[in-house]
Amino acid sequence: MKNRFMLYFHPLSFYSQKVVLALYEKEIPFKRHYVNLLAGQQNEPWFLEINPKGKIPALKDGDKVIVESDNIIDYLESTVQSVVTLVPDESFEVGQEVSRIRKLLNCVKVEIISYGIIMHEELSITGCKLPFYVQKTMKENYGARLGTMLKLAEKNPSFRDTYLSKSQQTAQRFEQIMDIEQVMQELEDLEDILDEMETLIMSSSEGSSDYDQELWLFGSRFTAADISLIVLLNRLVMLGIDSRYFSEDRRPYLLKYHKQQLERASVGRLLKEIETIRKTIPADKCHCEKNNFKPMELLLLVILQIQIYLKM
Ligand SMILES: N[C@@H](CCC(=O)N[C@@H](CS)C(=O)NCC(=O)O)C(=O)O
Repeated sequence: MKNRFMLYFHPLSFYSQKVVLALYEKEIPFKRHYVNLLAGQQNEPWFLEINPKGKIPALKDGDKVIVESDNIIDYLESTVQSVVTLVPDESFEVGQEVSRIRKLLNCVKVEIISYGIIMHEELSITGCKLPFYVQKTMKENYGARLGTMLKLAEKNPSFRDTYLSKSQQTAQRFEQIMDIEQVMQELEDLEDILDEMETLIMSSSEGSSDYDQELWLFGSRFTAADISLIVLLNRLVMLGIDSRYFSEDRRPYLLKYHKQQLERASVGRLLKEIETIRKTIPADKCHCEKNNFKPMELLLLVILQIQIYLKM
């Protein structure tokens, strides 16, 4: 069991954090391979052999590769014996509800919100907590991604389709992220989702007579839906927008939930890992590409965007 799993991930990556928390909760040992997104390692041919979509996390179990954070969590649930159940059986009502909440939280456009805040700093209330050079690299890399993908497609023709499809996604996302109105709309849409979370936590606490008891989305039972919510709340804190969504006056149950999750051992381990990473990546190790397209790349950007519009 000790050497069974290899996780390709990065502690700062939102979707990786979900899987890491699940592994910690279930106390499943795993080998780690950090994929440095700032350096574009997710697009290197060796990683595309593992996940042709060029996304982390990816879990290797022997020769088998599992991708998509929720799929990985479900896979761990069904293949590893553990006393901890994160994904209750869907033949019970609680299992169906956990599944519904996981899907609902998956609808949050985390990439648009995160990059949107980094691109439009004025949307953050207390300021993004990511180190400045990380924000700077994220900003510059996003703008340069299209050019990078086109160069990679030329250099590694066997992955040409992957790079071209990623460059299409990038062009579309870039437009959304740069449009402050769209980013503000995503922030607004989050209000309804968090209202639902507040109601769930409130009803969870109404069913309990013990004030000090830990209460999660589904009572005292901690599930994969809590993992999805915890990672989201911590992302809001990192972006400096948490006070918009939860405080003593606004969604107090969510505030209590947020404080409680910080005390959880698995979360503590992950936050410590994030802190170590933040301290150890020196600025000069970050590979920054300037956002200056060559004329040919600009032309391709325009063509890709026209293709995207035509498909809509
Ligand atoms: N739906 C996927 C999303 C994975 C994802 O978007 N991962 C991000 C990091 S949080 C990534 O690898 N981005 C790199 C890229 O798109 O080039 C999941 O749940 O695992």
